[in-house]
Amino acid sequence: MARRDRGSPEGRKGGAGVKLYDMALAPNPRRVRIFLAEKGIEIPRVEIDIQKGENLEPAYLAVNPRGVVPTLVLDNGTILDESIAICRYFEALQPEPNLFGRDPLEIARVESWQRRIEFEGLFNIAAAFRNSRPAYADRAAPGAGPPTPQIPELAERGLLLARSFLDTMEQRFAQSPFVAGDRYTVADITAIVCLDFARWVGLKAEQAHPRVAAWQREMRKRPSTAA
Ligand SMILES: N[C@@H](CCC(=O)N[C@@H](CS)C(=O)NCC(=O)O)C(=O)O
Repeated sequence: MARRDRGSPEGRKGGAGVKLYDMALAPNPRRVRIFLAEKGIEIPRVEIDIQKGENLEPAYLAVNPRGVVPTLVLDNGTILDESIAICRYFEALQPEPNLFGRDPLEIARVESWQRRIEFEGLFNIAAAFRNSRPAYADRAAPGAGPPTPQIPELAERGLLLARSFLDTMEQRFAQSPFVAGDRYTVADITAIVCLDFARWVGLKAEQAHPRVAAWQREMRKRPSTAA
């Protein structure tokens, strides 16, 4: 499969309008889609099929040498290829509705949960998923890095830690109606994407985690969750 050296995304020129490289089924691009839906922002999208390896084809590596999605291409050709960086960019361009926190404490709380959900949730679920699915043989790490063999023990460990993450969220929803406090923020976006992704490795909240399940039902009432 064609691979290229990783390179800096900054300052790549020649784009023709803002565009989001996306994949409907993948968790990280979904975070950006939900965020944009909450802001009421629409931008053209290009679907990249990761399972078929389209993200590693020369055409996509010319857009983003890292070979990951989402990638936002700006008018001047600059690319942004981290979900939360893309969200922060749009938050700065269009501050309302606020999704990253309004006061110092709320901003810190959103950031803290955001990071915990990524490190304790998404990372472990991804490890369980990518180290166990035949489609990702030799692609246990995402993107255009060196071939990475699957390690079944990492799938097992990922599952164990992801289960523990569900317990953490169950405790959190005993204290707070939303992830970072009393209102919806980007931390809820990362959490709903993460908890839906957990289903891919067989972890469902319905029985042992009733508060998580109730919060998920609330999230599904928001039209953005379908994005
Ligand atoms: N930290 C990045 C992660 C991006 C990422 O890993 N995206 C996955 C899809 S969810 C991907 O591009 N995978 C490419 C692959 O599987 O080769 C972000 O938050 O945007």
